[in-house]
Amino acid sequence: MADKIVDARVIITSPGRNFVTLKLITEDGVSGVGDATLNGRELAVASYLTDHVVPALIGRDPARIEDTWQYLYKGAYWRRGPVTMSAIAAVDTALWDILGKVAGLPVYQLLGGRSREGVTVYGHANAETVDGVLEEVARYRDLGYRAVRVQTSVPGLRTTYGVGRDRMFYEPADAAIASEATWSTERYLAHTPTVFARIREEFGPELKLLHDVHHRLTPIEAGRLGRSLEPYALTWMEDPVPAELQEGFRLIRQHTTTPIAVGEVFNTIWDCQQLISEQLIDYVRATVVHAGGITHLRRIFDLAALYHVRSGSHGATDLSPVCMSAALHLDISIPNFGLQEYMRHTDETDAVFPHDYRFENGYLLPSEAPGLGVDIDEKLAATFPYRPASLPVNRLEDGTMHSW
Ligand code: EZ4
Ligand code: CO
Repeated sequence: MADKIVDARVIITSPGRNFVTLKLITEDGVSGVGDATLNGRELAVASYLTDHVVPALIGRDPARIEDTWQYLYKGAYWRRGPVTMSAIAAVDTALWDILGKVAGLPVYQLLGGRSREGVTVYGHANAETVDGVLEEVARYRDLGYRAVRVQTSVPGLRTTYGVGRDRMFYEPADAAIASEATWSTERYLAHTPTVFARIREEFGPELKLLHDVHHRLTPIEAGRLGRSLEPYALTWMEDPVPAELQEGFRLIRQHTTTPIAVGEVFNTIWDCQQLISEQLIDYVRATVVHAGGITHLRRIFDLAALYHVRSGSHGATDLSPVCMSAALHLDISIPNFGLQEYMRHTDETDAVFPHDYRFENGYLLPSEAPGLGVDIDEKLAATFPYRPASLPVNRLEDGTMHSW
């Protein structure tokens, strides 16, 4: 006899930052959780779930994961987009969690089992100055990290993406109405290679170094940055340009061998189909929560595998421990894993989302518990009410709006 979904709760909580979580309960009393957090637009996804998805889930067989995915994707008629795809992701993730619990197996076993011993992660070394960032890189190396993302302030700019007030818990979403940052491509292109020159000199060739451009350049500017970074052998240059124009990456490829990673804002395979099939990127960084859940992200990674493109999953603090747990089950099982971003959550967040994935010697190890191995403490979650918070906007020095 097939089991049935009998209850679905959309839980909004803010233990330091906002998270939206879907919890599904079956008639047999099995529960599953899925992350539905969309930074700065949380309530839109919560409404999509509560008003449009939950009513259709009640009574469905939780084991029909693919069919439910297709039902929510094709059945919406209005396809894709971050709100729809985050809502679908939450349902899909919760269903995999339920299936694992029913089977008595961690989700990675259902995905084909381990392809590696651990998930290599990269941490974030951020500081205003080059001397400061050298200290941060050393700290991550001493913690056992094999890969480090490096961001510094750009001289002459008041604030810079990636450099926060708190070293360990960088969080860009702040004011209820977006704060404003200023950008100068000229200052940035002049400064960035000098930072990596110092870091390579200090740390030698082995440490993997990454850098996030955060969608701020044009293709030819990105080509120039990539070329100027070639002597420092980066593992990747992330989001060099806004990726709406997939063919724009051809121009970057003509000018540099610095590897390219893209994808944290992607929602579906259609956002990266050309990037992957023309081998215009090296790492696809889509996520479980924003790209339609475990089912769809695995489809993206499978396509990528055909073209020698590896995974590089986004793992910022606005992706909850539920998303991180799900990502680790995928990361450990797929053949073409590359790297997983790992920004530590605050103690409050970890308490609201009890989990047992753990960091060891530069690796994250997924849970061995049946399902995803993560839950939400609903009582504790209720003590952290939602607080409006937006991501910043960005302007050039003359006031022109620019990509943040
Ligand atoms: O700005 O997750 O690689 N990481 C990033 C993040 C994103 C935030 C947006 O919500 O680019 O810091
Ligand atoms: Co990024």
